[in-house]
Amino acid sequence: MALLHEKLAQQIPALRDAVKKLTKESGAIKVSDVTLEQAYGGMRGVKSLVCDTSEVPPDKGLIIRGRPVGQLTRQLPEETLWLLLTGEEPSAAELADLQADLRARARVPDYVWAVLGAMPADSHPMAMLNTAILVMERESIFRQRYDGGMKKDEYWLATLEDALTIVAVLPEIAAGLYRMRFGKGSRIAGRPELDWAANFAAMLGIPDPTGDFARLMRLYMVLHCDHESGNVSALTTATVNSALSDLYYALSSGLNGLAGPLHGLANQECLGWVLETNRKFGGSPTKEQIQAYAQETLSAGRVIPGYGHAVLRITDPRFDALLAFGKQHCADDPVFQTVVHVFETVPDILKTIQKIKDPWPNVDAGSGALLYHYGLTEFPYYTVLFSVSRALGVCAQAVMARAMGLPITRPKSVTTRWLQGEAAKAAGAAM
Ligand code: NMX
Ligand code: MLT
Repeated sequence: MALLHEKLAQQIPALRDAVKKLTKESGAIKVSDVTLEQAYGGMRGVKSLVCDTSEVPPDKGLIIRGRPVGQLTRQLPEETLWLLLTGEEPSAAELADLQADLRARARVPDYVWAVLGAMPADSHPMAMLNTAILVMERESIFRQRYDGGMKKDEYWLATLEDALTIVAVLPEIAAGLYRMRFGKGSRIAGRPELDWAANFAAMLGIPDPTGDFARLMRLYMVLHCDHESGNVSALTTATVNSALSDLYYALSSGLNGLAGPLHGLANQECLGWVLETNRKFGGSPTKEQIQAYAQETLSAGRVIPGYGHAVLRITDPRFDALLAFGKQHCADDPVFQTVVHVFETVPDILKTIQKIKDPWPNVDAGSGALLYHYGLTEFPYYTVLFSVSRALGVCAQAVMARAMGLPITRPKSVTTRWLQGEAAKAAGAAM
């Protein structure tokens, strides 16, 4: 048994006992109230999910298993995966064992390439990625074992099998579809001597004489991996997986949510917006020009991509980490400079709009400019990178959910007529 399996097999019985005890002894404790406004408002702020892999306090940002994300910027994504799953940093032996396990699983079946090759040449890279994950469903160990009568307390183990295979193959799939979709030539074979993110960078084929692009990929993969469980990609993955649809079904569903412009696709939109300002003003724009373009965007009824957040009320620490990387590696790049100028300008504009609760940049505001700097200029591809990273977190969440034996997700809905009745009753009681 691989060391990660062993570690989880040791930890999970205690976790199950703790959850059982908590629900038995304190099951009636109230954790949230729901207002009518929240029912119509995307359930914003309703505490109704359990997620142990990470948390996002509005005034602090992402904390993975107790470690603020700003302290994890030097980790390898494999270390972060171990941390997400176990709550501990891996030892050198544990890390090497996980890396060897991932390498052994990194084989993409030929039928995946055949399906991708049959898609229209102008398919969105996110549609290609999610199609690839979905067709690989036939590899699911969870489904095979479930069909064979697997016991409920082994669900986590079969989910972990699927999770590790998915994490292992995603860089190959994502790099292969990049080369196919953007006419970059044939696929580049993986280099097993490299770590997971550096190997991904190598398979993309972006020239990287300094190794800085590989460094960026490691950082990017750590920063985007998890953001508690209420965001669209995590919530969707968890909901689909709660029906015991295996992780191939669940992850492709969740990542379809990440493909929305209000969620992960904002990174594509954000770079598009930054480049458009540079194009419009013939170079890196002044703050006044950015102000004017921001006002024009808002007056057209569009959002400023990369700004605002459903939970955060500060500059996203993931943006801070990307900004620090850019200042260190490409401070003179005009696209990066525009990102900095937008950051110095846009929050003050958004602060003047009362309905906007968070005027600060989120993770998507800075990532595109860095990728662009290193020559990854095809910005419809950017959400694929977000997806490869996000798979680490949502797959870890699924393993934990099956370990805890969480049931099928099924909240209750009400009708507008029912809410009107409740509102009338409340008004009557107040008179
Ligand atoms: N530009 C213009 N308007 C905005 C922005 C923005 N950046 N952010 C929020 N608003 C508007 C929002 O559209 C809403 O308007 P309306 O009531 O007319 O529908 C109003 O302000 C209130 O929104 P909030 O309560 O502040 O934000 P909410 O929780 O509903 O949405 C986002 C959060 C992230 C969807 C929203 O801030 C947004 O659309 N931002 C731009 C897109 C983006 O960067 N998304 C990426 C999020 C991070 N990620 O990777 O997933
Ligand atoms: C995320 O990383 O999922 C985004 O910041 C969106 C969110 O948390 O709602």
